[in-house]
Amino acid sequence: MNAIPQAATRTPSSAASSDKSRWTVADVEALYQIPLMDLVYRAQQVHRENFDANEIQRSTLLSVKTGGCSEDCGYCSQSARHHTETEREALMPLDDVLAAARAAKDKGASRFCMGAAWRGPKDKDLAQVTEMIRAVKGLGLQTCVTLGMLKDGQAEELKDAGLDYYNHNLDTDASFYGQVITTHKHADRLDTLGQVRDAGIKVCSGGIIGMGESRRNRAALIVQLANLNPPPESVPINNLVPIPGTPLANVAPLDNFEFVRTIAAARIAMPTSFVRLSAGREAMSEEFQALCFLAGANSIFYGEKLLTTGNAEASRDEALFEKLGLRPI
Ligand code: SAM
Ligand code: DTB
Ligand code: SF4
Repeated sequence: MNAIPQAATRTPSSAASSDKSRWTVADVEALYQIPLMDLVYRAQQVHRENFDANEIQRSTLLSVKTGGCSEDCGYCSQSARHHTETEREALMPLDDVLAAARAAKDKGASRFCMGAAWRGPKDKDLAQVTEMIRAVKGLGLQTCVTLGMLKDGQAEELKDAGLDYYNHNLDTDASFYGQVITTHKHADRLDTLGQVRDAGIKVCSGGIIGMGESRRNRAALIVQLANLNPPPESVPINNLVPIPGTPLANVAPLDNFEFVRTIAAARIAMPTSFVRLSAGREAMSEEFQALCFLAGANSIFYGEKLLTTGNAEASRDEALFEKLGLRPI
């Protein structure tokens, strides 16, 4: 039965199509306004047209260089400008990275993502990271790194090392960006994404919601991601993890259904991208996560830790997958 129910067909025609090449903020805001049952139904349809709805991709994160970052991102535990409990750690030795990657592979992750608290890598840092990429790839894992802004030539070095994905989030709408981050600009993020794409590396880019932004800001973030040409292969949607000592420590939490709507809108606007239910999952119930999967999320961060904060336990994820009949890919 493929018929779309009446309420879903009443979506403005401009927002109903899932194969649009350009989205407007009005299109995505219109998606947010659809009754939740219709929106999730529509997102699930788009999902099924492009993916096996019972399959989930799993990436494991490791912070290879922690804290002491020059940037002032208002959400981040690793900024040297905030007074958080995160302790600085130097770039991790290769053997430690490899041990963590082996453990992630043994637990069933398909991708290993290494994060560094830098504004961007210095050339000597990049040389060490490319060694890590070569070694992790040698284990048979897909590789991803998130190192901040890249300078000319650095994306090509990463590509030569065999890097599969570069994570660099737009994080929030261009018009809200300056309220959260002042040490670099939204346009700088786009520039790095262009360099990654030009080097032939797959793009992982998404954002954080629940930072006090408006629904219009959330819609605009999705539009900025969906209108990248091509859109990112991987789109992490992070729910803000409030960190004591950061400027965003006390922001009121986002309503769960608004989070689900954001996942559904991302799925509809980026039909062939993996949409990752990212930070914030530790605090989510099984039912909330299941609703996010129904709304089109098909990837998670897997393992006990994100970068500096906790994540849902792998054993709890295994049990949830079992209950939902979800298969890892
Ligand atoms: N320094 C690099 C950068 O900013 O691109 C890489 C590491 S940075 C920690 C990676 C991403 O983590 C950020 O872009 C942001 O989306 C996410 N993040 C950081 N702190 C977060 C928090 N408290 N809650 C949710 N997501 C967070
Ligand atoms: C992404 O979108 N989320 C991950 C990863 N990409 C690098 C990071 C989440 C960080 C959550 C807060 C922390 O653990 O410090
Ligand atoms: Fe630094 Fe990245 Fe944290 Fe911003 S999000 S403070 S750039 S580690």
